[in-house]
Amino acid sequence: TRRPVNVVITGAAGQIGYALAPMVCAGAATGREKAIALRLLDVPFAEKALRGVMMELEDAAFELVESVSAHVDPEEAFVDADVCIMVGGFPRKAGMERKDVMGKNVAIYREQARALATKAKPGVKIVVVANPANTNANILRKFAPEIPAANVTCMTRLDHNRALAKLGGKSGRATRDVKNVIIWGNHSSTQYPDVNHATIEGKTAREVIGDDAYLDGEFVDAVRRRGAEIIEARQLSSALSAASSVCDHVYDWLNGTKEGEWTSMGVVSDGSYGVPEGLVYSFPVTCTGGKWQIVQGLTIDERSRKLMDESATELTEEFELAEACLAE
Ligand code: NAX
Repeated sequence: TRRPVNVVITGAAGQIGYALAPMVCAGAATGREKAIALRLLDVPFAEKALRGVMMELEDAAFELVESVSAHVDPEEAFVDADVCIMVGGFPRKAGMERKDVMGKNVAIYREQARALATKAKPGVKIVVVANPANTNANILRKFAPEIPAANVTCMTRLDHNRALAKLGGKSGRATRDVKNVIIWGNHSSTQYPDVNHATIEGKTAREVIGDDAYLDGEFVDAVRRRGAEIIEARQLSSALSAASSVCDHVYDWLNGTKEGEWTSMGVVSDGSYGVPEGLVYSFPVTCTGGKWQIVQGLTIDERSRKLMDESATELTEEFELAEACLAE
């Protein structure tokens, strides 16, 4: 019999969950060759809606799916997990202080870290989507020291994909012809979308676009503001693009990036490019054999240096805030 990959989606009753679960069931995250046992996790308040999603997934009769189950207890959902996609979190509501939201999320990620460390497979691969994604991942890592640091990542692939799409549109080329952009730093408005190493149909993006003022100004702002632009248009935050990007993140991690190409992932810094060790920071990475590696040796100009440092500083402060919440 085929042994399925155990995939968990947390926050599965939410709007990203609704877009993501069918993509996962179609094999977009783990590949078309692997059977899938899908576990959906949400909070007891959302249990009824979660069961509805489970029923729909059953009814969709996905070829690759062995089983779908719904859970409200992380310790149950995480048993023998191979891949854990963490979309569940506490959203910022109008009038809430940053610290209050942080406190809620830190508590969730501390609890789920322990459940993962005790219940999941030792090699479980984790991607945190829920915001503040980098800091949630770092809290998770701190409270699950049994899990290798390399197995805890956060998603900046949506920002990466947005940058590709933007450059494709600007140059009149298909998005697939754009390669090797980089998202550095935090999944927040301080992220730095870097085009200095990007190519379009094999030529440098700067050469093809021929407008450095745009690339250093409007482009950076547009990628940073894209999430807000979607909210403005949909009155809801990005969901299908977030879901599709998580699948890209997991797929490349498990199956490898293409020769000569890299992607962006929030990973634990080893001090590369002067980013403080231990921060969960978005870097350019290549993947092979189920492992990511930070792309080394890229030239960093002065302007980039400054932007990369700003995002690192923000992340350091965010983590300090998270630790202050834990201490309370
Ligand atoms: P929703 O509010 O629709 O869904 C979140 C779900 O998480 C809800 O069903 C909620 O009940 C559940 N949840 C809350 N606490 C939980 C817990 N302790 N265990 C399990 N489930 C729990 O939000 P949605 O639009 O789906 O967004 C989910 C998260 O993704 C948010 O934090 C959002 O900020 C973040 N995003 C991150 C992106 C990224 O690129 N990293 C982009 C998209 C998105 O904004």
